[in-house]
Amino acid sequence: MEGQQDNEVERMKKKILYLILFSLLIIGLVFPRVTVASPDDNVVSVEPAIVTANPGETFTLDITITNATGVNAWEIKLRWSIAVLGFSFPPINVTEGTFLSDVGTTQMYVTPIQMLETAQIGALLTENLTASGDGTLVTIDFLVVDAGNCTLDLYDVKLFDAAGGAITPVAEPVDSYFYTTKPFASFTRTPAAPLPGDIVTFNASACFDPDGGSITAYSWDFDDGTPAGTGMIVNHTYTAYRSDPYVVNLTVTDDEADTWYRTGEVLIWRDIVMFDLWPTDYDPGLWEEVITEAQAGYVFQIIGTAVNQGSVSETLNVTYYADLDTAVIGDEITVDVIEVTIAADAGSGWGLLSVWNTTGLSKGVYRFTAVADAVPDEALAGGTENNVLFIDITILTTKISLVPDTGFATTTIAGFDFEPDSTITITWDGTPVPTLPSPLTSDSIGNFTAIISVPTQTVPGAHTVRATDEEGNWAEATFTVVNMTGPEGPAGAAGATGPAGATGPQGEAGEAAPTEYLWASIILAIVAILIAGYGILRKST
Ligand SMILES: [Ca+2]
Ligand SMILES: [Ca+2]
Ligand SMILES: [Ca+2]
Repeated sequence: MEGQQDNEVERMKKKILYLILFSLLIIGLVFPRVTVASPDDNVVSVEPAIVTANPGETFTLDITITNATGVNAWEIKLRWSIAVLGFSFPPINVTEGTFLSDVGTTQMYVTPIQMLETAQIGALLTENLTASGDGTLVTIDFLVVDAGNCTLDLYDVKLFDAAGGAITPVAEPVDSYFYTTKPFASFTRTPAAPLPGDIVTFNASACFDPDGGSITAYSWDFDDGTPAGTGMIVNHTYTAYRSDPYVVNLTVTDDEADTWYRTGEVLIWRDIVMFDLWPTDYDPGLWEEVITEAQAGYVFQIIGTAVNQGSVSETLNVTYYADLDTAVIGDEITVDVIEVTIAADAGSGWGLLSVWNTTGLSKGVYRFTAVADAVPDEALAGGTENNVLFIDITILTTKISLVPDTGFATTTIAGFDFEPDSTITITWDGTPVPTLPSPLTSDSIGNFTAIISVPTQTVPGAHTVRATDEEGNWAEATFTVVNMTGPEGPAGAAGATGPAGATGPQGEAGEAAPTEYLWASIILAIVAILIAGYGILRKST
């Protein structure tokens, strides 16, 4: 029975709740919410509400406040089209108005937020004062940089009282609207990267007259000596490559005979340039170093860079080859042929990475060359002389061996393929060391044998031995010094105390010690005496 009564009560509660919710809905429908500024509402506005000026001219806007009460600080954001009114500060000058500064000392801040085409501006009274009523918050000077129109959108308006609390209500801020009387000019073109002979279509259908008028004429200068074109959409064919872009100028005229213009560049050009050739170590950590000399067997990392200075994306082969005798044609060693695609006005990035393994090469100076294949018409346009780049790399076949190559006393160096009858210098970690025999000279076929003492017997690990002849040919080998001392053993037992020695001569007087050190020494001495005394007592018992 009790359960049923409870259910009855629940049902009644729900009915009443639904009734209330329904009533609220009806009230909401019959009395739609209308935002009407009450006499207490403050209103922040951009003034004037409509403003017009033309490119190159300046104009001034005020951000004003009305019906304010107890304002200590304010902040606003203003957004506009930076394509029409620019963005830099200056020429957009921001001057604080007198609303707060009539009351006391103020600080103003202006934060340009270019990504949002917004300026965030604020000011505050530095003392615990407030301003009320009507006034100007800030005055902003704009420079018109292009024909067009835009809203000057005031948003994120904040007012604060002297305690830092937000002041409510802040009514919806009132925006301003800007337009030029000169017509807005603009055009697109296809294709993006035309070649000589291609039909290029220019389309100016986005032009309009911001003051509500109409466009009455389009005039096109194609910058190639041909007569001006007319019409909203025109086709044009360029016949020649040109390293400087063609500068297309569209001038539009409106129904008031006002004109404005737009320029755009059309580059018609093909040129691949072999820009850089960088032989370096295979270890990425050493890529900063260009290496032009190595022993045969060394593996070079080759980093080439080609640049597309033309207007069309190009796909081409780059060939790397090494040539020991440039006077002989046909003996070149092809190292790599790499196909690479390079966008217009871009570089090859890591696309021309390769390796050059010099194992088995005979000694000499190799001309290492990168050749970028010419792209179509490149000889007519950018030319192909700049498609080739080389660097001379010396390959050495000199060798040394060390017997033994580990130890700590001496080693015998055998050298091969050095310059015949040449004085040989031996270095150990870069420092010249004595040799036996001395002086050391290679024989008639460039070989030699010498004994050296290990100069770093107490420095275990790898050390570099290098032999160099008078011509600069060199070879290196590694000698590993073995640590003969072995690991440190456990500490031995303390020895017996020896007999007291004779008193030594008195030393020279030292500098006076700071008092605290002196006291520390005395205390340490006393402690030492006490310990010694304790030891003697223990022994005697
Ligand atoms: Ca107009
Ligand atoms: Ca050759
Ligand atoms: Ca070229």
